[in-house]
Amino acid sequence: MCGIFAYMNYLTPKTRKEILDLLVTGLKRLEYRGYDSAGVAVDSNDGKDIVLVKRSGKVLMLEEAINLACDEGKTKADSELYTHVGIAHTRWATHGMPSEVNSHPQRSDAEHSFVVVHNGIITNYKDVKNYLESKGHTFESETDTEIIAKLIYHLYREHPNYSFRELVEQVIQQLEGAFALAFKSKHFPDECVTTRRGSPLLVGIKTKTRLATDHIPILYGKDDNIASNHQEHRPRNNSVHDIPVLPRNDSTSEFMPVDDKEVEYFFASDASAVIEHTNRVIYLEDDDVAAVKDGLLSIHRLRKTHDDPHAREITTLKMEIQQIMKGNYEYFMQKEIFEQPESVINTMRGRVNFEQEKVILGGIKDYIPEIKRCRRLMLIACGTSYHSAVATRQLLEELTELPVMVELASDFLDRGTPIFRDDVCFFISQSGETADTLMALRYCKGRGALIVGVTNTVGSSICRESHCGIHINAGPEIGVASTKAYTSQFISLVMFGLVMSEDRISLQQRRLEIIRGLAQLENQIRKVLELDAKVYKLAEDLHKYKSLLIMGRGFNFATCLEGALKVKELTYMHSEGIMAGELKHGPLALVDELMPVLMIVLRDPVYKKCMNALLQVKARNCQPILICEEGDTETMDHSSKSLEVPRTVDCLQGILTVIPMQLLAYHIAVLRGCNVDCPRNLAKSVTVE
Ligand code: G6Q
Ligand code: GLU
Repeated sequence: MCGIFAYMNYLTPKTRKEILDLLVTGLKRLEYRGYDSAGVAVDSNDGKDIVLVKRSGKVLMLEEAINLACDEGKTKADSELYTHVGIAHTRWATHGMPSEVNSHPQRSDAEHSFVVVHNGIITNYKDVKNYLESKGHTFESETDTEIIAKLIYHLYREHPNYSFRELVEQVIQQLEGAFALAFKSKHFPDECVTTRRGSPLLVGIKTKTRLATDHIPILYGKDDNIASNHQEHRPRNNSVHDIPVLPRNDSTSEFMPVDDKEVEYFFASDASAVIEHTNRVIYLEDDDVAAVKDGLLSIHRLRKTHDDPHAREITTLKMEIQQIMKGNYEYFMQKEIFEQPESVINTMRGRVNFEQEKVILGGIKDYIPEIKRCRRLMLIACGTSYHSAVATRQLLEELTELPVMVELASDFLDRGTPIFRDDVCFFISQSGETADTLMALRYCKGRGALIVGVTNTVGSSICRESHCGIHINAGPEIGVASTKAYTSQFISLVMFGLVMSEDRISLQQRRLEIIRGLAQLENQIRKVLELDAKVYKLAEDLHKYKSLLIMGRGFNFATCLEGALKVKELTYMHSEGIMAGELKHGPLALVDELMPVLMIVLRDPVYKKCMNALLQVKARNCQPILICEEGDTETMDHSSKSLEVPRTVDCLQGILTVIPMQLLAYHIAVLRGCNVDCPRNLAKSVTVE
């Protein structure tokens, strides 16, 4: 949640307006991550102060405020800055209402000695706040973040000889929780320091000539006991201790990207904000402190453990700028729904060989023998990603002949579920940064299980912390409501099942049927997308209702859950995905002639049971909308409203039935005047528990 964007131009002249535009554009690219308020910090006209512009609401409001400040001459728009640091933030509030004072950047004092933007939550902020209040600091916002700005200022006054980077290192030793941070200071002009723990952050580097290296060395502090020392000294239980002074990490030697010294740096929560400027990035790891001084970047860590690497790699992003633009679509979500014929192909590209009818997953192939020997498979995820596990569980049980457990990451952690060394745990996550999923991953890793990541975001925490994995290759997903990532996760898990069953003679027929089914998907999805106008008509009927029940079972139950989630999050209508087999055990009481119901009835092994449910619903005078198989007139005769989807193999049918649900939720949301890409109270990447 929330987006951080910082930009530094070193000996690269830019007008103040260009810099502000760049910061605002960066925020717009990140807005899907959080969007209740936004702000920027840049140098004042005379360069002696820092100016903050903050607004409640979307980045557009901030942009208007900035333009106004430029028009009125408060900010000299056309003055040229050779070297400058700007930091920016789009917020998703965790502490304190969205308001101007709670927006970031947060400041240390009225003179703006230090300003900071933060993504995440500081769990011990009350203790630190008590401490700082006892030292005379007064707070203006309700955020947890403000303590960071005040703490660095406090340390600066106590240790005026410390460098900016050293101060940040001292600060993060006092923080508990999750954070990505970017700092700017009046006392350290033209320097930028960033760091992270738990929330993502990357550094983009743009130079005129080729970079001199592919790696940047990590500079470690000398004291091996720092971590354990400071654990004992952290302020706890609201008691007020003095902040301990930790040994300094006075390692020097910076990274020299090129000879000519002109360089631009971008610090961002994710690659979509950086890709239009550069494709050369470094993903920071937890507790890295990345600092730029005199135009030189260095990465520091206070302490080295035996398996820490010597350097961070500079990676080349494969993403294209067009991939993160809306094109002719009104919303990213709409674009992403319509991208599915291509995104499913991208998921299978280089993996499913349709001529030879073989499947190879390069990212896990070396681990397959170990996976085959495991005690059970556990699929752990949240939200839509969890639904992709529900959708494929039955097939995985069939193809692997292993017990398959499907778990919501939050509940899994709450239960302290027993995990063993011979468990194989899959962590499914579009963003690869979801806090609950990541914590569950660390929990399982700590207990010796094999960790398989299924993510859409290269370089994400889940990606990096897994032993092996499947990258779903759906391309950037910007809309908060997940759509194409779901179908690609679904296919990734199906491919895994196919790999696992490669040498099972008894399953060969089934495998071939599925591989042939996968080959048809692209065209079949195109066909389903042609239903758009028809779905819109249904949405016109439905959008004034308060509730929508979605029923199905077997391979299509996950579509009911996922459809209901889409309706809830986008339209704010109540919606429930109901297992048709459970109808008589309670939900049937909800059904009458006024209740909108949608039922998924396909010619699969549970067809008869679904028909029973349909008849029960009709017996309560309800007229359900049906999703059924193309040409199945017998089923369609039961309803005046139906959507026909092409027939595919039973276990893949959920890919085709979920798309009308995505379209339906989208159209209802538009008709109800909801902001499809930024639904209220939600954020794309949930990096807090
Ligand atoms: C659904 C949402 C949400 C999402 C979860 C998990 O439309 O996007 O339910 O799926 O928050 O996110 P990750 O897949 O990124 O872990
Ligand atoms: N916890 C901080 C706040 O509420 C940061 C939230 C965010 O990640 O946007 O301001």
